[in-house]
Amino acid sequence: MILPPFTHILARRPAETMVDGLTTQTDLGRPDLTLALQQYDAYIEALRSLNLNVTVLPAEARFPDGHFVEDAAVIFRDMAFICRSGAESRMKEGVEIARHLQHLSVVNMQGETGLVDGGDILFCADRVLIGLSHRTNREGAEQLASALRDVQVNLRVDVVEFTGVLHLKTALNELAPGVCVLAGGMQTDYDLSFTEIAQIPAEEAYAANLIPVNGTLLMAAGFPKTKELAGKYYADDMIIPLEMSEFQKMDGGLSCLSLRY
Ligand code: CIR
Repeated sequence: MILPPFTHILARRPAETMVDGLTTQTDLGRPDLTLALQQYDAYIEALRSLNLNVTVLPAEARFPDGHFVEDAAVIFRDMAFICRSGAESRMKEGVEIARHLQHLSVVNMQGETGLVDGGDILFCADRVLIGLSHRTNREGAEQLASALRDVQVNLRVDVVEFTGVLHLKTALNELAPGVCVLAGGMQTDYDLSFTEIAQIPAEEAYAANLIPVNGTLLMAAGFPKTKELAGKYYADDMIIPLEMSEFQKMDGGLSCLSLRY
């Protein structure tokens, strides 16, 4: 594990404009704002129950996807790398989130062509994976890799080509030390043999976006096979299932809703 235990959470409350955010989930319908906010409050409450220093920024109506703060920055130890998203409507979110990360050593994306979404960055086992997606390009990946290596010389940072899902972490996440979950919708030639892989069944693909937080697992509710799988690595009282239906409608998962550091 290359990340120290988390002490801080930074999140942003969804704005009324969240229903106008980006999505590929055209079959699921538009989110219900009231229900989304209830689900959001439960998510924040779960993180607060873990005794972390939780900051929830006010809603920012200018950014319909602005509550998916994970995409706007990548934090490693005392460094906050401020992203420039590959989605036009989200490019300025990083500038806004940077104002709240000034206690860290802030590295701003330089140049006009480097693009990164934090949802493509996975810290797991001994390495950092940077997925190349429609949101993260090679130039952005190289900039981030170099910033990470400035924090830790010899850090293993691999650029991962993949297709089939929005972000790398839509389909691939660390479940427990030495074990990653993988949903079938993603195709990659990257050699995943460094980790045990627990395959998520196709009908539960959404549940692959789960987050371990200091020994507790937050996962989406309503995915019994994934819950059973998680039960091999976590005691029942260390798993917190959370209703996420309204965020699923907007391609958002558990990881996107917070920065954990
Ligand atoms: C978007 O398309 O950018 C948002 N509607 C969803 C972002 C999800 N972020 C993530 O998985 N890290």
